[in-house]
Amino acid sequence: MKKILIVGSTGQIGSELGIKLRSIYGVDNVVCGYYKPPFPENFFELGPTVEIDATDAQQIADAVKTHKIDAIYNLAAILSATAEKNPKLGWDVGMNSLINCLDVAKEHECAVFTPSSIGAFGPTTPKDKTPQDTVQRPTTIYGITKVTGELISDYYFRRWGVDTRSVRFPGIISNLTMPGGGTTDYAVEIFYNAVKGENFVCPVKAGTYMDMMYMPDALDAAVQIMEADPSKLIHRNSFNIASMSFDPEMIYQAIKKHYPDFVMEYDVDPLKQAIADSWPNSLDDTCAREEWGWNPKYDLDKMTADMIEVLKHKIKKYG
Ligand code: AKB
Repeated sequence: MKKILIVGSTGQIGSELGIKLRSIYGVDNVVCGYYKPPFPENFFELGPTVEIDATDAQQIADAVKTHKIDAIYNLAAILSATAEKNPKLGWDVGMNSLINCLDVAKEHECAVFTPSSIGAFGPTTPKDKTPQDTVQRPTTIYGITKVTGELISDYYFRRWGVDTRSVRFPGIISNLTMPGGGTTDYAVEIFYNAVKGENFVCPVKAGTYMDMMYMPDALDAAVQIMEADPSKLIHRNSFNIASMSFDPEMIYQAIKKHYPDFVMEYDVDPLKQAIADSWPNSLDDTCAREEWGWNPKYDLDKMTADMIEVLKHKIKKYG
């Protein structure tokens, strides 16, 4: 059975990926690396954990040796809007954690998954149905770390055979752990306001299209790419994946079908708007479909219904 280390397991993706991987590979075979509080409820009771500062290679190496790890999911990153306010931090966390994971993986023969993002594209990239292989000249520090991450991961594969694989995540919509500091966060926050009966103030303007994805599909992508038959992979770092693209008006209308009195207003955040404007409207995910069978399950309406159902219970229980 695979032994997996998740670096950055307490964030938006990590907190759900840990649950998913433990359900597939067994609780004791998935070690959740944590750095700083807050931790999800019962974090230390749910399975093996290890404290790891991802910018310290020795700590990653120690965890890999101690737990006999053979696959690392490296989720340490500072999201786009926060990174733009502190570019050095964005670079240090994004790149040092990746280089450390790659070096440890090279030495201990581990596979490595590191998410890339729609942020790896920039204003000169074709905007609609962005191809798999195309111009990548991002203008954000987050995007620069993501493109560099894709290139260095391919380099470690070509040069030393490290089994690196990755997908370009869109904005991820989830209901367990809030995202923090991303440009696409509004598409999560809007649901909490709707379910609580509060108005929502949207930080990006109508007509701003971005690719988005419901967490269950994002988790499937992270598992499937790592399980894919390597002989079928023409690409590695990183695959376009897509399931829905919408602008604020479309998600607002989808939520209004459930809450007809819900009100959304706009107060545009210039930083988030500029970042969103530099990203694609929608990605072409043909290569992921062809090379490893990517096939998402949720569209906007199906996700909206599920998000609302889950949040109704969560908000009733925890407020
Ligand atoms: C962000 O908005 O920074 C992230 C992303 C799209 O990578 N959610």
